[in-house]
Amino acid sequence: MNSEVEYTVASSVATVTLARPERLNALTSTLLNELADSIEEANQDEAVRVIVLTGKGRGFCAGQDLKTVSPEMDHGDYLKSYYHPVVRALAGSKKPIIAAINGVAAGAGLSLTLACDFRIVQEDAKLSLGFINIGLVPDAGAPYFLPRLIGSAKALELALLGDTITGKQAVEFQLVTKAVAADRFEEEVMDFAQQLAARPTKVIAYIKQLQSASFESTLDDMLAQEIIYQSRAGKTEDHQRAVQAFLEKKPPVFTGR
Ligand code: T3D
Repeated sequence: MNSEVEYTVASSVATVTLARPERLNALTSTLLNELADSIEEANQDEAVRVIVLTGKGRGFCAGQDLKTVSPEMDHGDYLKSYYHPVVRALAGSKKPIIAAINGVAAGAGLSLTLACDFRIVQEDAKLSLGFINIGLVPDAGAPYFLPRLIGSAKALELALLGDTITGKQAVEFQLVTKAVAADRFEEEVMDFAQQLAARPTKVIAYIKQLQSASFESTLDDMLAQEIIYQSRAGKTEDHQRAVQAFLEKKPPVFTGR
C-alpha cells in the first residue's frame, strides 16, 4: 500500500497523485519509488488506456524535498537510485501520460512533467526549473527533454535564469499542451484523457516508440522502424475494424486491441 502516492483507476484512466500536500508534494525517496511502481502498475493493467499524473492540494510538485538533502549525500547516486527509474518509467510508458499541472511545479517537479506526453496546466500555475537558484544543474531528465521540446535557446533561458513563468506563458514557450482556468481544470483534463482513451491504445504505444527513436536515428534506421511498427499496427483489431467501419461509412470504435 502506497503512503505518498495515490493510485485510482476509473473509466480506463489511471490517476496517479503525488500526495504530500503539506509540502507541496515535494519528492522523497519513498514517493519516487511509489511513483515508479504506480506507472509500472498502470502499464501492466489492461483496463488502463491513459495515465494522468497530478498533485494533491494546491500544487503539483515543489521538486526534491530540500529537508531531506544533506551535505553528505551524493546527488549523482541519489538521482541514479530514485529519479532515473521514474524518468525511465514515464518516458518508456506504452500508455499515454498526461501531466495535469494543478499548481506550482518547481525543480524536479517540472522535470518529471517533461518526460510525459502531454502537459495540461492551470493558467495561473507557477512553473520554474529553479535548480540554478539553489546551485544545482537541471536534472531528472530535463537536460534531455527540454531542448527537444522547446529548442536550445529557450531551454537555456529557463535553465540559466531560473525564472518563474505562469501556465499561460508556458503555452507561449510551447512547454505545455494547453493552459486552462482553475475552475475548469479537472473537467478539461478528464475530457482530454477520455478522448485519448477512446483511441487505438496499442497503436499509440507504437507511435510513441517510433517517435522516441527518431532523434538518435538516421533516415534508413527510421524507414526500417516504420516497417516494423506499421506491420504490427496493421495486424491490430483496431486497425482492421476501423477500415471496415470506414467502408461501411460508420465511425470507428477502438477497443485498444
Ligand atoms: O539529489 C538530488 O539530485 C536533488 C535533486 C534536486 C532536484 C530539485 O528538485 S532541486 C529544486 C528543489 N525545489 C525548490 O528549490 C523549490 C523550493 N520551493 C519554493 O521555491 C517554493 O516553496 C515554491 C515556489 C515551490 C512555492 O512557494 P509558495 O509560496 O507557494 O509555498 P511555500 O510557502 O514556499 O511552501 C509551502 C510549504 O511547502 C512550506 O512549508 P511550511 O513552511 O508551511 O512548513 C515549504 O517549506 C514547503 N516546501 C516547498 N517546497 C519545498 C518544501 N519543503 C521541502 N522541500 C521543498 N522543495
